Amino acid sequence: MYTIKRAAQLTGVPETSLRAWERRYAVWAPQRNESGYRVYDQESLAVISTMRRLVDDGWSPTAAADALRNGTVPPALAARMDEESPAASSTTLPGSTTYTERFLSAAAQMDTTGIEESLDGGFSLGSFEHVVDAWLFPTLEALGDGWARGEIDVAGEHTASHAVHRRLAAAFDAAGSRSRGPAVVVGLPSGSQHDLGALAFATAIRRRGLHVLYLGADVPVSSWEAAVTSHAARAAVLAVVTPQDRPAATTVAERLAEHELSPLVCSGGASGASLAAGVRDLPWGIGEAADELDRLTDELASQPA
Ligand code: B12
Repeated sequence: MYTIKRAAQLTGVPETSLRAWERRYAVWAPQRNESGYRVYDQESLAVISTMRRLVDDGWSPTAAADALRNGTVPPALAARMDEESPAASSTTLPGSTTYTERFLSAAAQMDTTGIEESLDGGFSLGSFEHVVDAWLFPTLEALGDGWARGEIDVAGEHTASHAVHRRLAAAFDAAGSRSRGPAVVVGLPSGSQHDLGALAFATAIRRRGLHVLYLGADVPVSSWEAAVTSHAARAAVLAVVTPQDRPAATTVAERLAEHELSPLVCSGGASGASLAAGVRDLPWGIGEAADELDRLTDELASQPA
């Protein structure tokens, strides 16, 4: 079962739209957990994804809901969550629970050796992208929950997230700078500090041979413009992690849309969906998002500058 936040992430439908569609069309009905919060099963996620596909394809939500109720969805547009959902496809990595528990208890005790050892274990479980999506980020989510419940002190949370930052930065450097074509600028808008997802994404696209200018956290809008200008960037990727980051991210997207170089503007991260007109949403997972940007920049490269 998935929370509404996770359901929104997995289906690409923002939480507000999920609630509105439920109220208006009642095509699926989430269950409630003991605390009364909405929870979604795999079947509901498939229905929501199909509705999103239909709407993306130009159907009105009313027509999409009717087609779902009447079973008249064109097969090509019906979503199959077993193929689409990262939660379903990224099976739990063997051994991952042990490393997660180790990481969390080491963070609670501010035990740097334990944190490093658990990261060694976690990163040994698979490819960079798979580990990040299937182990590291779910583990960081658990770290945030532990902090929010008061089980892990801010000092432990900072110690642990800094250790993760160092790992990701090392992976970014190790990916080398084999540049292919024009630059892609990656960063966060002004006021946003959560840059681990952006750094992992920048690493993943660097691993695919793209030329990356990584700006990191808290970048003012004028500096986004300066970065695009100085590198003649063809694409800019904004990481938007919390709802509070959206206004500043929207401002960056709008300003870049007016930039003389007309870079492709994309957004990713838990609060990045449907940021502004013309902004491309990247998929949820770091690996899939990197593949998508790779494809989009290939398309751009085949067009005249
Ligand atoms: C580490 C951390 C910090 C660190 C950040 C260090 C750093 N360099 O990033 C520090 C200590 C600085 C921090 C600060 C704060 N934090 Co904080 N933080 C976290 C924590 C534990 C992990 C964040 C993280 O990196 N998660 C991993 C992400 C990347 O995983 P994900 O969201 O599942 O992302 C998936 C996809 O979206 C994709 N993805 C992610 N990013 C990107 C980017 C691109 C481009 C693409 C394509 C894909 C992509 O990858 C993942 C799939 O594998 C989270 C807990 C959590 N639930 O995430 C809290 C959390 C995000 N923080 C929170 C809060 C409240 C804060 C503070 C306000 C605390 C405070 N009072 O100061 C400040 C805000 C700072 C700011 N102005 O931005 C809340 C946010 C609540 C909300 N509003 O939604 C959380 C959820 C904790 C909680 N449970 O309450 N935080």
